Amino acid sequence: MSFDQQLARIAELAPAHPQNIALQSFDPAYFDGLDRDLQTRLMACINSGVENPDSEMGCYACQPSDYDDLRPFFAQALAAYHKVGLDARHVNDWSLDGVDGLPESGALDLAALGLPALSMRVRVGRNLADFPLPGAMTQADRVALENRMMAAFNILISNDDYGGSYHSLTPGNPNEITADQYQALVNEHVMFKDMSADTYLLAAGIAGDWPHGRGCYVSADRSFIIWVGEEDHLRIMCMEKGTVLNRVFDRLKTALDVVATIDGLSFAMSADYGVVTSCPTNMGTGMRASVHIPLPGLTADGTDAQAKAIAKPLGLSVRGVGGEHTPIGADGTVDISPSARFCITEAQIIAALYNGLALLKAEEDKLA
Ligand code: ADP
Ligand code: DAR
Repeated sequence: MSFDQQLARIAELAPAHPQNIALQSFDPAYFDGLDRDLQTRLMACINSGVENPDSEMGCYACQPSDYDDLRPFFAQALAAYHKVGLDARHVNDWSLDGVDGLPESGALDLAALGLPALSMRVRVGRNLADFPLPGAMTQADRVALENRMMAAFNILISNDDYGGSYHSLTPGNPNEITADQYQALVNEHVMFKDMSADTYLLAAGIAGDWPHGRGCYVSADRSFIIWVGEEDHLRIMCMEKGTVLNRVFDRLKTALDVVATIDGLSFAMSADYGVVTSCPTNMGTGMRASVHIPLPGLTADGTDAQAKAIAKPLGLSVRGVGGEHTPIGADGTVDISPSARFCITEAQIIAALYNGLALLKAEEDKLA
């Protein structure tokens, strides 16, 4: 499709899809002023939102420098989604010191809220600075990135705190797993879903060459996981069942510090926007902190509609038990996480999860 045809399609779609931030942030006059290379890059970034007009964000960066090189567009998109100013600047900070609304002890203990042990997970997206982002990678790029990570995993394997094994989806990889082994890891919430089934990721190029260059590292105790080749080059996460959120939060920070020191792993960062991620929804921290919590009252009709209506004003997102775009559990279990990722610190996110759960539980208890 020529640029003129794409411009005509965007002009036709935008009025009918006001929720699609990419379509609303696209300025034809700005586009016309760009050189051919930047015009091509911008069209690549918004292709997912053009192909999927029902998108909410509708765009993904394809190069680590896209947020800076196409700033007028991405500043608009980030401002619209994260409800911040066009001149917003992000600061990263994992320290809970000075964060408002925390218990005096500093322990974010769900038991103090009257909640039982829940499955807790904190994940961050990271991208290696010397590769294109997943949307613009060739198959060779994807396999080269996986091979670099496999060398890094050899270092983690020898670390008592993170020792484990790498499971590859790449045909012919020495660590290649079978389809049944893959499905078992997905069911265990350790491995990510089949990306080629996601129309948004397919249109963004992020699901390209599936399943080449994809896999996951998991520690022997299943509490430390690194995805390779999903929506970002890496998704680094800690997960365990318990009540003290600090455990997964602090362990992830420690793990990140270990991973960041491994040769060849330099993460893409923006001076103004913090951690660079494929999707603008994850920019800044790349962090999603979640718990799986049964809400039988707020899901009494078998859907997440009421839970979402209550959670949204509390700054919380609701996902299904299989993650994004999946249904809630049969017992009403849902995935709850703070919506904010950008212009909020990592410490404020985990605190927002804790305080948000207190408010959400109060709403659920009214229906008990
Ligand atoms: P992401 O969290 O990386 O944005 P998803 O929302 O799709 O991606 O979740 C990815 C996987 O992680 C899914 O299998 C989901 O069930 C699992 N998951 C997310 N949060 C938790 C949690 N608190 N406990 C257990 N599994 C979780
Ligand atoms: N369907 C995409 C999802 C954006 C947020 N989720 C991510 N990045 N996994 C949209 O633009 O709505």
